[in-house]
Amino acid sequence: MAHPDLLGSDHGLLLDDASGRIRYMPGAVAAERAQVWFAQLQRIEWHAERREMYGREVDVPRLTASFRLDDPALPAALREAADAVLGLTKLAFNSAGLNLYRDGHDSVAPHNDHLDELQRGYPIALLSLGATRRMTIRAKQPPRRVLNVDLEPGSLLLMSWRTQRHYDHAIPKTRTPVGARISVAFRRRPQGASGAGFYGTNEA
Ligand SMILES: O=C(O)CCC(=O)C(=O)O
Repeated sequence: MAHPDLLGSDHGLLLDDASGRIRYMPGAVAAERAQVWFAQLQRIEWHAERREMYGREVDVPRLTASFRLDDPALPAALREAADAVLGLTKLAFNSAGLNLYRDGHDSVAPHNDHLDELQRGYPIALLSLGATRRMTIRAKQPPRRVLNVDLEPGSLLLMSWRTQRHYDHAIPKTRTPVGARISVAFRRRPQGASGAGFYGTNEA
């Protein structure tokens, strides 16, 4: 196993205090494996969503897909990725939310996960595939500490449950030419949580 002490050590810790814990693990998955998953997941059925914002319907600037991990029709690449993340974290996630950022115009606005749609105490594990994109993590309270993390293919970012209370995270648009990226967000949903209505009000 690449990181047997993944959750127990201070390896890759970007934040570890009363506001939560954030851990970045570049190379959690070998580059060739990440590339194969990326190629396979590009071919799943992706959804273009529209969302109401400030009284107008707008395109969500990325494509999305979501799966329960017990879905018998789970794409093979996602099954393998879920098993790898389980091996690394020893955490029994039960859902995967996928984002496909086609290029630098695609983004996700600052938001936090709704805590009632996450099993208390479970982190979110974000697996990155494809192009590297920067994530900005910003504290909600002054002095509004900011963490910028360049999420490389094959990396895993773990954000603890508590961080969702204290920080927003975003993938900003970029003018730098950049290829496609897929993120897979593994979460543990509480029983009965739909996974819909997932974002804060500023999401697009
Ligand atoms: O693409 C990412 O890494 C972030 C995705 C995200 O913030 C989300 O799915 O809530």
